[in-house]
Amino acid sequence: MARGDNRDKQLSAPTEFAAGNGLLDRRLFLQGGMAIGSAMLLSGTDAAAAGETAIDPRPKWMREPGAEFRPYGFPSLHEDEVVRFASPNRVMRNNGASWTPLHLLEGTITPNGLHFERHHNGVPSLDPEQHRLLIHGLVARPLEFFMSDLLRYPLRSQICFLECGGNSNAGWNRIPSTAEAGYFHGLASCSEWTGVPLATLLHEAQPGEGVRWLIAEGADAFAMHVSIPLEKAMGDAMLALYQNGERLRPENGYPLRLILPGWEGVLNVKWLRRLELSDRPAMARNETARYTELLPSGKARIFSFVMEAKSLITSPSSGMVLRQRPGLYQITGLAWSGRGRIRQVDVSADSGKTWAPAELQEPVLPKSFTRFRIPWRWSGAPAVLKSRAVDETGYVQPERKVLLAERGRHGFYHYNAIVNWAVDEQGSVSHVYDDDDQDLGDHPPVDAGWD
Ligand SMILES: Nc1nc2c(c(=O)[nH]1)N[C@H]1C(S)=C(S)[C@@H](COP(=O)(O)O)O[C@H]1N2
Ligand SMILES: [Mo]
Repeated sequence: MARGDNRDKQLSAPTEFAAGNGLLDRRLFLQGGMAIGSAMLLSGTDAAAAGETAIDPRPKWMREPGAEFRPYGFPSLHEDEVVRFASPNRVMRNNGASWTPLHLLEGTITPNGLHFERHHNGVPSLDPEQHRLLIHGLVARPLEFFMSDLLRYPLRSQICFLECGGNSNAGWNRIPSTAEAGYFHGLASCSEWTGVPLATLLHEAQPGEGVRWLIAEGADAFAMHVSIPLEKAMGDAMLALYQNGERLRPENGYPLRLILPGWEGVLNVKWLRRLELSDRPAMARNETARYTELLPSGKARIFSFVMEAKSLITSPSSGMVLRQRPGLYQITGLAWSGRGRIRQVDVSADSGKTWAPAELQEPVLPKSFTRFRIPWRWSGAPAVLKSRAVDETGYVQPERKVLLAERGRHGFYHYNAIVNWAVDEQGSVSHVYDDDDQDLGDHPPVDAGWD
């Protein structure tokens, strides 16, 4: 095990520590000079047995033909735990959400079958041949499109995250959630969307004087409708028909949905059927009674639109165990900001006393999931891991204490505080608060239900 000894000696050199409690320089992985070293070292005889020898070493799957072709692929049967976690409303099963298992995924793109879902009254089974989009209201030329009409326009693709305004809302609770990272923060996913820039169609409809808002309506049994400022509609808004190269999944809005990159999920109307141009917002249920919050001043925060920067260590994270204790680990996670690119992600292994910058995996795209990584040498002692995102506007992801002081105790939406994962001496990882929540005043428990 001479190689392993060497590696340990190298890593204990003090110059390579980037911050307290074992965080190492982010470039160590990139330089290729550091392997985790978890492969089994074969003895000479093992190595011979692995090749062509007297005993047939071939596993059973090499001794019979494999499965046949199939028209549409599924994940390996061995990956059957990589699934969404669904939490329907107790009263109405068609209303609820399902979370993306962020802690079980890698890279930055969410597979279509694992994109989170949020429906207020189920997934409509609508006929794409009959479905139409109407653009009307304060316009010179009201227009109606079949899906085949929309598909004739020049299409454009854009990678961006989609996040429900209610994502991570368990963070408002006094008791730390015990859910896995994805089942706590996974009302967020990231896809490549392809469709028609909304501005193209709005120009054709010729908006009248005084148009300031667009009221968008979905063709589901909830008839979701929300209001969108004209500037966003004329900016990077898109009418998406495709998701990661294939037509939208029914649960994500087939055959047509609105995509407003970086803006809260509820505005991204699925099964889109109507866009009404108006001089005022609709003041609909989901922009007044919901997706707003009462502040300590007694005023309500409404039309918050942009999802502020957030980051989250996905591994190691809540519910995992560091098996090779103590030793060298890769800390990895995701960061995103509705305002643009992620500029930096700092990681701490000592509960925020010291921080080191993580490596950001290229390409770092605006309003998209950004993967970060940093090597960590765990000593075997208890540790608290944190990540903190900074976006290109200079906005810094707040500590929970700061967010609570700003928003008060009536929060339910727009929770983006720094997350703490505690590692105990056994290597078990759990979610903790480090802000002594008892001192932050009394508050009613957050109702985890959806309505
Ligand atoms: N028509 C319609 N659009 C909708 C919703 C809905 O219930 N009906 N839910 C909204 C909410 S609250 C969110 S967070 C996103 C979720 O999109 P997804 O299910 O594709 O992840 O869709 C939005 N668009
Ligand atoms: Mo949402």
